[in-house]
Amino acid sequence: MRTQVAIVGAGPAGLLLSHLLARRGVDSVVIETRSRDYVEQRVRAGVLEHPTVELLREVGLAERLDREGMAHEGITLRFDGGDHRIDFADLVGNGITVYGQQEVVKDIIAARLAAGGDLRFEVSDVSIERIDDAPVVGFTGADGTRVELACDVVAGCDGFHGISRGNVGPDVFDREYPFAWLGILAKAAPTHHELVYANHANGFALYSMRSPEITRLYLQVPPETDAETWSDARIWDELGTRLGADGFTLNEGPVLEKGVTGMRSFVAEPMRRGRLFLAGDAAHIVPPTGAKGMNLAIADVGVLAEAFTAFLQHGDEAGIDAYSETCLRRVWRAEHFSWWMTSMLHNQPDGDPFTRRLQLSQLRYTVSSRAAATSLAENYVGLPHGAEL
Ligand code: FAS
Ligand code: PHB
Repeated sequence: MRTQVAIVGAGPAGLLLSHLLARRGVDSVVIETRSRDYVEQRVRAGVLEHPTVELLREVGLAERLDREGMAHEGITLRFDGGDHRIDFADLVGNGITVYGQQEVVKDIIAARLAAGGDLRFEVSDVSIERIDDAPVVGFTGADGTRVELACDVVAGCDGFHGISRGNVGPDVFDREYPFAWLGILAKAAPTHHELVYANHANGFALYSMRSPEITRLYLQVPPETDAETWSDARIWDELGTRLGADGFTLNEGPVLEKGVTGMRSFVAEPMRRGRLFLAGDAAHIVPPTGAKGMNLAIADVGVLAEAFTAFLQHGDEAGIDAYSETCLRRVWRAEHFSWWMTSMLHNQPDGDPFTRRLQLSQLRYTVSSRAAATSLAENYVGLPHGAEL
């Protein structure tokens, strides 16, 4: 079997890359170990940056997003017993859209299948060979047939636990944080129209949402926390404490999903070896405090689609040669912003008083200086794709 681009992984990165390439007349095959249902139900990110929304609109993937997405013009930082709104619209002239990652995945899968795209779910025994000259991706299809997929280039979009990164053998930069997030999805109508990031003596809490009926909430917990040790009642009680503020109420409701997400900063350099190119979580991980993970994956494949097209249709190698360096500039900007938001908002387990005072000073400066608030706003809303970073 042969294609131009073999894409390993059907998360946001792999699926969007397939769509972007098809629009340019470049063939691809996407292979995915999980089922279609699994990838479409997996609850993960919730915030789309402005450049992400613009890109999805530009390529015909935003019809439901524009109908069901929730446009937000700011966020609130809650600390020192008070609320401090960061007004994105005033500071940087645009905002974010709250729309679940699983909805983006559903929309792209639907578009690819409607266009006759070749998406192979529930594959197994995936291998990537000969990446230096004539790549071959091997896999066993859901029907048990062994396939050797010859291709011109391979996109490793298989996430942090995939096999692609190991084939690149990159240098890695890795930092694990001494805390995690316990997240719940609750059938409870949001009581506030924007996100609230709370820095409380007990720890960080985040109030988010998915729709007018669904609230998304997170609590800072110790890194090895077992979600099952937190009863729903205990979660609601602690959320009420950490998010408590004058005039703020929290609707409780059935918990539809509960899980613990570890916090780490991770970058693999370079994001390429020969004809194998890494994109998304296969190459980098950010702590979710800055809502960057999925947006970074989407930015990577925007660059990769252009680079692959120039190479495969015109023999122009400038884009693929610059790919890793181009993406890493944005990756490190997002790593720094995500580390900064995480450090500013989470309690350090050792309770070091010096760190606590630095944190409060940073928070107070961020909400009292227009320059500091603008810096948070432009990073959170998303720096333009193609910007010099
Ligand atoms: P993904 O991990 O989404 O997709 C990779 C795909 O490759 C998966 O479907 C996997 O099954 C498949 N795969 C793996 N190995 C394979 C193989 N050998 N062959 C074929 N397929 C293979 N980001 C935020 O911005 N906000 C959040 O709140 C947030 N919460 C998260 C919670 C969790 C539990 C996790 C794990 C991540 C979270 N993220 C969050 C980050 C997340 O949204 C990622 O940034 C985003 O999914 C990245 O997309 P991809 O790079 O496509 O990787
Ligand atoms: C979410 O809604 O899942 C979400 C929002 C903002 C974040 C992280 C997660 O920083």
